[in-house]
Amino acid sequence: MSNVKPFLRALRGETITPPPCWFMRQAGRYLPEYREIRSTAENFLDFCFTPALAAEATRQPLRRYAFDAAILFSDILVIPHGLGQHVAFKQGEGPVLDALETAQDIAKLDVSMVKGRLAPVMETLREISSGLDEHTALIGFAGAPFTVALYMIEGRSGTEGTKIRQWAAERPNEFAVLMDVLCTATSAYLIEQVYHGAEALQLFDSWAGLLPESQFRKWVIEPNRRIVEAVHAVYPDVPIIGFPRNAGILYRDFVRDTGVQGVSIDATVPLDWAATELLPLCTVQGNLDNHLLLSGGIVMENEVRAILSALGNGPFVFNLGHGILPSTPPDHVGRVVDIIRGVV
Ligand code: 1CP
Repeated sequence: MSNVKPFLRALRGETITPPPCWFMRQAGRYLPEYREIRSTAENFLDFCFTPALAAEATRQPLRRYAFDAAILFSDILVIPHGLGQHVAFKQGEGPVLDALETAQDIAKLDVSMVKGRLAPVMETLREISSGLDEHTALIGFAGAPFTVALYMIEGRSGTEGTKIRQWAAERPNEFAVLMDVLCTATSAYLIEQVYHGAEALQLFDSWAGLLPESQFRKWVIEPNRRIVEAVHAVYPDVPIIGFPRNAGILYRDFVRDTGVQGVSIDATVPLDWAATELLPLCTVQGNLDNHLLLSGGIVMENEVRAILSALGNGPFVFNLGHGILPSTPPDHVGRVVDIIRGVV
């Protein structure tokens, strides 16, 4: 049954017209109904770990836009929490973690705790999966090791990644231990997500573009490859989408060397380059600029049409280059979906 869903067919290499679509951060603060349920929990992690609330947040955007895929409502930072690191989300500030500073801090991370601490996420997946219609696919996700490690080492968002880049370059053997821990925990977590109903997976490597080629191969391509291999050893048919954001022309080697079935591209990737270099290798997902979505109007509409004409004749999934910004008018999202589906 599941392989008739258009999103899954696209990830298996079929060209679907009109292309399936979903948007990164399709659930979240730009929706008034999200802000309403979000206010019922004080702390964001509590919200993520309450299956009824997380399942409802997942479903909200589907009611408005009938997207072709639902994405589990959770966060990439549940993995550091699962490993025993202290993670909090401060209002207006984003995530705050007790930053790792030494090899001893890495040694304290406990992979054996992850399964128990993240059990509520599995309940959420079960709940979403049991209520989904036969057209809509369910995406599970995790952060890729480098991006998760960035928050674990920097302790917060909005940095240039100076600490993580120094640690990776100056003490690579210690850093490799952290990457091993994250590969192991993330692979097990994703396998568990598939067991509980996820039909496709996305690995978010949002900060991959900070690295020069040599470091990108070591800390982005290799860990993503290991996770794809581990998940496919258990579930060979589950499609995996990689998202090494801002990777430039390294997107091509990322796809070749990791074994992903799909690649999500950021808004800076030229459309003709993506069509000639990436479409022959795998399904491409992207790449409307989230700021153009915020602005709306004719500039946004022309961009949507350009993306459709450049990539719509290959295996393609329409998405953004990065997540929906909180101040985006919901009408703009509706307008894009109507254009994709040929309603306007
Ligand atoms: O109070 C709130 O509502 C908090 C805002 C929020 C939301 C809605 C955060 C905090 N996380 C989320 C949900 C979320 N995060 C999803 C849900 C599903 C969906 O897409 O609808 C997903 C997939 C993520 C993934 C995520 N979290 C990423 C990777 C994708 C990306 O945007 O690059 C990253 C980097 C995070 C970290 C994170 N979580 C939240 C914040 C404010 C941040 C920091 C972002 C930054 O450093 O810029």
